[in-house]
Order: sequence, then structure tokens, then C-alpha cells
Amino acid sequence: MIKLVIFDMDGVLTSTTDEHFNAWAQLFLKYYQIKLDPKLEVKTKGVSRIDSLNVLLDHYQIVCDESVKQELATEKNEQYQQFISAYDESHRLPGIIRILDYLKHKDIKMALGSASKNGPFLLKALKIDAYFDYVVDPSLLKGKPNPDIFLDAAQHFNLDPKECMGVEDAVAGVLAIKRAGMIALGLGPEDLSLADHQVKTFPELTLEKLEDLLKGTL
Ligand code: B16
Ligand code: MG
Repeated sequence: MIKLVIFDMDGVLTSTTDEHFNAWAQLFLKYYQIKLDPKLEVKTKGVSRIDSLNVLLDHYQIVCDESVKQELATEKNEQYQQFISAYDESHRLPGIIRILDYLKHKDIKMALGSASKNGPFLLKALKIDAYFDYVVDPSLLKGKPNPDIFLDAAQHFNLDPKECMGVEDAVAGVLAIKRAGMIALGLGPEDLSLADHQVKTFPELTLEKLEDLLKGTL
């Protein structure tokens, strides 16, 4: 039986995909006069800030030293934080409260397992922070697709990975959940064939299906 559900943030609880990518786009236009190819967005999904920057720099074969990368990442984050500064409960993805309430009612612990260092701000802005028993700090952990973010949450509650389920919208995230040895619920339009079950949106997930996932009988 699942005792802990670990939620990703971007693409699961809210959508900050455009805000992340537009902040990168502004930066690349300003410093490199490059208009980012929108197809690159998927390669930065669920990937840490610095790893996302490396994906973009590598794609355009731009070489720069670590201190410049840090400055670029900081400026991107400042722009991103401006974009999300007005986020509130209207920015919740549809159907999340029904799922969070159901898990709470079943006494199942909930954790945030986001690659984003802005996760705690967004939980508060969306007014769902009270549901969460633990927020993984991704700063010192290896990013997705490594399993570390998900394993950290299991360890916090002294649980076996088999007692945990992760919810993810990105390929890197689903890979991280499966590498952690957990049940993976995929969400959204990406092809997440490694997930144990996938729905496009939370309203599509019936409570019967959720119950099967929690009991491991799917
Ligand atoms: P930050 P998730 C990820 O969120 C985003 O999908 C990804 O685009 C971003 O680079 C990463 O968070 C880091 O975010 O710059 O705010 O620390 O899907 O893991 O919730
Ligand atoms: Mg995500």
C-alpha cells in the first residue's frame, strides 16, 4: 500500500513551462541574439536550472566558463520570478484539490519533489502548502533523471520506495521515479510510456484508478 505520494510542481500542480522558457528566451536574445527554438523546451522540462542552461548552450555550441553560467542562471531566475510573482490559486492545474483532499482523507503523506528551487514559493502562492508534509530541497541533490529527489522524500519518512508513488509530467521525472523503484503516475501530453499509468489531466483520473495505484492492483 502506498503511504507517500511525491508530486512534481511544473506540469503537475501548476504550469510554469512558458514562464521558464520565456525567461531563457529573453536571456539568449539579450546576450547571444539567438531566438530559441521552441522545440528545445521539452529538453529543459523537469531538468534543474543549471542543467537546462547547459542543454541550451550545448545546442547552440556556446562555450562559457562556470562563473558566466552562474550569472546567466541567476538572471534567468530573476526574470522567471517576475513572471510568477502574481501566481495565485487560479493558477492551480485543474482537479488537483480533489486528489489532494482524497489523499489527505486516506492519511497518505504528501511531499513536493520538484527540481525547482521556487517550489516553496509556488506552494504558498497556489495556497496548497498546508497539504504538504515535506518539501524536498533540490539544491544539494543530483537532478532528474537521477532518482535522488524522490529517494530523499522516501528517506525523510523512513519508507521503502515500494511504499511511494511519484507524479510527473516530464520524461526525465518519470525516469527518476522508476529508477527510485517507485510507482509512477504520468500526467500531461508527453509520451510517458515508462509510467505505470498516465492521464492527460487530473480530472481524467478516476478515484477507482487512483485507489488501484495506491493498492498496487493496477
Ligand atoms: P528553478 P519541476 C522544473 O520544475 C522545470 O520543469 C524546469 O524547466 C526548471 O528548469 C526546473 O524546475 C528548475 O527550476 O529554476 O525554479 O529552480 O517540473 O521539477 O517542478
Ligand atoms: Mg514537471
